[in-house]
Amino acid sequence: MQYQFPDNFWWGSASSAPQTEGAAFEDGKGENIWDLWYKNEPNRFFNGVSATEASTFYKHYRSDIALMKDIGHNSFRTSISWSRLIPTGHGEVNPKAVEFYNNVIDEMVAQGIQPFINLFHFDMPVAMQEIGGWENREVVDAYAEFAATCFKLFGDRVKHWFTFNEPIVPVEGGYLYDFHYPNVVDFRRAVTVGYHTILAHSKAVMAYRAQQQDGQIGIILNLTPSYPRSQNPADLRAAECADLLFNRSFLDPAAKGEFPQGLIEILKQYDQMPDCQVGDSDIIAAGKVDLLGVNYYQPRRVKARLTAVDQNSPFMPEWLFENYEMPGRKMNPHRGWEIYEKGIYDIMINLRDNYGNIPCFISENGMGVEGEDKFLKDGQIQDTYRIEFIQDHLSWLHKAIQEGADCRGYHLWTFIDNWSWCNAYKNRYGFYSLDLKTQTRTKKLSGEWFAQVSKNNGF
Ligand code: BGP
Repeated sequence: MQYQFPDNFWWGSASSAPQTEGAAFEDGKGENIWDLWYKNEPNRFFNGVSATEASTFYKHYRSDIALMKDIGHNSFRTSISWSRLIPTGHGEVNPKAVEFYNNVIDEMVAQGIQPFINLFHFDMPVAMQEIGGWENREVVDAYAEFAATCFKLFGDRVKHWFTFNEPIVPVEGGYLYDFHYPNVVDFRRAVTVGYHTILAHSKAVMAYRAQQQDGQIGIILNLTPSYPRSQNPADLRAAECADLLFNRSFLDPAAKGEFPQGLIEILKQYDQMPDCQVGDSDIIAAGKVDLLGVNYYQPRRVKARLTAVDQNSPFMPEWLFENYEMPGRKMNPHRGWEIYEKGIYDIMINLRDNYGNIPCFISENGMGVEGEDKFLKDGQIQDTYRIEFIQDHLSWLHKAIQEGADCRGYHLWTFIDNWSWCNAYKNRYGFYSLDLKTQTRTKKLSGEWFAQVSKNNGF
């Protein structure tokens, strides 16, 4: 074997409640912003497909967990839907939801699959959004209570908790770039949303520690390295700004308990500081995590702006840099994202050298393919491109581990092809393909291959 991974390495995949469960209006679940937005604007979703049924995990969790086991999962990440557990966001707990999540967790444990549970995957309850969502500090407290409730209910069996998945994404999608509800374009409000998300994260971490359980609590961040076009100081500064805004805005508070000075300077310079209250910095300092999940799909390449900014346009991150298309870059032609395997190594080395070698794992990595049916042969998706993609990333990850990075596992996005926000079922990522009409799951070639990797703890 060429690449042997450390003992007890986590092999598995990741998903989330809103993207898999379906049963969006069943058994007392409250609405989340995706249910609401779909009602208002179904045209914003690829082929008009909603998450109402998604991939029916709510119904089929037991057989799905058997499929996980079949391809060698020793761990799996999903999330608890806030609006299923507490339909109005705070107050009454829904007993049907408690029963469902108990069943899922018990079944995973019984099958030898460690449950990694995340508490927020873009799915704000409507009742909370109606009072301002993350712009309102009351929502921060309601979230912390929801988190504490989850720890109490399920913490005896769940030993790996995550407060948020990719918390920068609702900031970008909902408040800057119009790809999540509530479709606001307003940098200052975006900053407030991000700031309150960090407070919510820290309060959840505090709630976990107050319960003195014996597990770990972390956060999952999409760390997208920012590569400058050149070593020209203007390009370097552009990359630094992108890194501060999109990576370090969450990484520094989560790993070091404070915001980077450079980010504060940018916000002050452009008059975009959020409303900070006395005591906030202590809360943020208490939010340092035990474990960091790293999602990595593609790099970000930037250059200094070539043109002057229109001062009448709303302030945007792109006032500070422009995206750069590197000639000769390798593309995933089926998704339109660059593939840069070494990025995974660069992230690990950055965490080793600049973040105290914080314990981490790859919590998402994967290759989306539109129209994947074209690779169907004899009833199976022959996704050799995905196997190659995973291998190439794992070999760079292996090198980082050899060089001392504290990486403890690899989860693919995703288990069974699932619903993905506005892209719905456009890009397929799973180890299993999903027939949307019949809900049949079929193992792809990559699923077979992964079972071997997990069994051999390497390849
Ligand atoms: C990640 C999210 C996932 C998932 C994935 C695929 O950033 O955490 O929730 O949706 O992206 O995205 P897409 O289907 O748009 O290619």
